[in-house]
Amino acid sequence: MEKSTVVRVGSRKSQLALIQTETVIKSLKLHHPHLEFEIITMSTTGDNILDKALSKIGEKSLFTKELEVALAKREVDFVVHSLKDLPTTLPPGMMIGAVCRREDPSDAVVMHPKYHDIISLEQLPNDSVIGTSSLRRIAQLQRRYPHLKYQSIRGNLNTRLRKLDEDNAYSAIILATAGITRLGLKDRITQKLPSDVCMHAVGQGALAVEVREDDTETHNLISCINDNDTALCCIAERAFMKTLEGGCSVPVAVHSSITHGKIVLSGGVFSLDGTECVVGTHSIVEKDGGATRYSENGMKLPNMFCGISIHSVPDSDLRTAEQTGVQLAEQLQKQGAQEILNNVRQFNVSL
Ligand code: DPM
Repeated sequence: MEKSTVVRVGSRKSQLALIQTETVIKSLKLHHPHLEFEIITMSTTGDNILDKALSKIGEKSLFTKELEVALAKREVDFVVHSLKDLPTTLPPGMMIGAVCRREDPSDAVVMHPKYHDIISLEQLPNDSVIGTSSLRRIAQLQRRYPHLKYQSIRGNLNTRLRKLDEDNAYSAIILATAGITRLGLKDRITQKLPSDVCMHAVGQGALAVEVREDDTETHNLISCINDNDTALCCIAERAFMKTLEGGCSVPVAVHSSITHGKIVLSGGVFSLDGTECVVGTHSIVEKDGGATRYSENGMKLPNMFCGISIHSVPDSDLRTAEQTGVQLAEQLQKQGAQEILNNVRQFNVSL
């Protein structure tokens, strides 16, 4: 890029979104000190509709669509998202060109200040109300803590923390550890939930940089901040979700790691009340070659795996990651995962 180029970066307006965007820009500046960046902020449907539970708005790209429109119109060069808000299929012409190193992907409990002596959900009195709009969190926590009640809470993280402290409607709320930590509010965390209590959402804790798939220049520019292990784990998680045809509003949860160079993916599908569940763990070693993609005018396009395209990892490894997710989903489908999800969807539509 030319010395004088200003790179335009799209971001949501919330404090968390801006911190995330600034973090990405800061890392990029270390590699490209001569470049200047300008942040262009916009509101999304998810930011504007605050009186409904996410699962009832019924759109998949709630927090991303408006930003993607700006990207398509070339009003911005790339967009920074929480990967977990990006659907597993991106709009045509878009791709995730880099996934940054993942923070702690767990969920965390923040207790009401009046419970300063309580350190776990288990200790809360019967019928205490837990604030979360995530069906995934509700389903898993109901299994473990049937003595508690669960109620929707919306708004950005700061709003939720204020509602917890001031409204007296909730005894505790559940938030992503990564979000609270990025806001500098780590000391509000009472308890981090281990994966045997609550597996996290697909892509949780990772930041994604979305670019136009034909914009090789920007893709090359942002590649330096990609973290290969995070990208591989997230491809496996997204392939799991995609095969199950899940979205952000179904109780699908995962946990992944790379052990001795192999991806180990755990996943689960839950009924809304948590009474039914199918969980499993999967890992594979065999690798797959795969084919080259071409655009309409014959230009070679980067290969994409659940929307993610990474230069620095051989396609065979990316494909193996994808297959890990696909195969785990197929395993769970044989054990009844699809029936559970069909019931969840029916219930959501009738609400
Ligand atoms: C998605 C979900 C939630 C967000 C559903 C889920 C949480 C909704 C809620 C797909 N996106 O997790 O099962 O709690 O009512 C969101 C957060 C972050 C990104 C906040 C959070 C920050 C963490 C990250 C909202 N999106 O989960 O507490 O970057 O991974």
